[in-house]
Amino acid sequence: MNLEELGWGANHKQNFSEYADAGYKPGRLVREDMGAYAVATALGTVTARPTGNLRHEGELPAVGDWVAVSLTDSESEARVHAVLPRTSRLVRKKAGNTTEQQVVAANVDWLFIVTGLDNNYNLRRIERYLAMAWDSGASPVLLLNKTDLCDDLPGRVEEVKAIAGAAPVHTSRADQLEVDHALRPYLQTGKTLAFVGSSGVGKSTLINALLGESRQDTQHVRKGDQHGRHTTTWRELFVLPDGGILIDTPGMREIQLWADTDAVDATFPEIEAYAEQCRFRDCTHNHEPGCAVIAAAEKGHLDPARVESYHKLRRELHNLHLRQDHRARQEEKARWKVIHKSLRKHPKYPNW
Ligand SMILES: Nc1nc2c(ncn2[C@@H]2O[C@H](COP(=O)(O)OP(=O)(O)O)[C@@H](O)[C@H]2O)c(=O)[nH]1
Ligand SMILES: [Mg+2]
Ligand SMILES: [Zn+2]
Repeated sequence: MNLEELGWGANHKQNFSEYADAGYKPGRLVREDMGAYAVATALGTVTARPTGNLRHEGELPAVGDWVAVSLTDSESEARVHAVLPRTSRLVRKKAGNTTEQQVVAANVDWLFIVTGLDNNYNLRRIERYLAMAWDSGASPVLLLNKTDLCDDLPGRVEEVKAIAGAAPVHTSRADQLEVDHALRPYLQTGKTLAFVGSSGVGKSTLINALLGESRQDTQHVRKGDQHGRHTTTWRELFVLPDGGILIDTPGMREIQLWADTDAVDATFPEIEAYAEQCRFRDCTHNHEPGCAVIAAAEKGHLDPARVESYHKLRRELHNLHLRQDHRARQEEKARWKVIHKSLRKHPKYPNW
């Protein structure tokens, strides 16, 4: 596999130089299944496991990560020695009573938040995914799928556009022509698209429509791989023959946020605009005097459902942060390249 088609660029090369000097090879993690990885390298796709050192150092690689591997003929598996700095990373809180994070995908350019226009449709869930996206450093794109099951498409599109902020809104039916039309501008050599959304919204169907016949080939793993056939419990990365990289994620029954509160602010820009005029900088917009958000809500300038959703997400993160070891979280945060607020105001989208 050609590394450029996998998204390798000048920055990666620079970040990799110390590992190249040590004899490691670069590769992109294309599949993760219970701690076993498939890594695509210039010499083909290999199965790999992290070294003990990497396992103990903390953050393990996720699908989409660029890693340094050692390829030796004497071992049946390659070893992942290091993870290169990420340009973006999609994180959620692990399910259950824990404060741990789980990296769902790394180095994503466009994050497609897929909603089914059947009973999956839920504006509040879309807001939750948008907060996750704005925290990740990837630019969100909203994709309303199953248009064939919707009798008021223009109405839905209007509702979603009203909460989308800077994210573009597209519609599709998981049929090849429609999917191609909606996604074509994003399918560019070296650019990575990840698909998230509830189970059953059509993520795998969309990806199959884009891949056509090639899905089997991209699944190919060097001899010795014992992991057999595809199931949707795996996170996987595919390279399109005409350019573009796709990451499929298994459905998330419930997404719990693992983010900074400013990701929530970015998701509700109209509330944030009023918040800037509150008397107190640390105003929580619950009861403080001189709160511009409360005043705007009372005058009917804000959608009450949005205000409620905003508070709910902020409370959820506040509680998470209270439970977390704050220092550990800050350190962890500092380990990856923080994407600045300016990206949220000026996200990178293709022109078409
Ligand atoms: N009616 C309709 N069904 C769809 C569409 N896209 C996907 N589906 C169906 O929805 C079901 C779930 O799709 P799947 O791709 O597995 O969802 P995933 O869990 O998000 O990967 C399958 O039965 C698909 O055939 C669509 O646009 N319209
Ligand atoms: Mg699936
Ligand atoms: Zn306020």
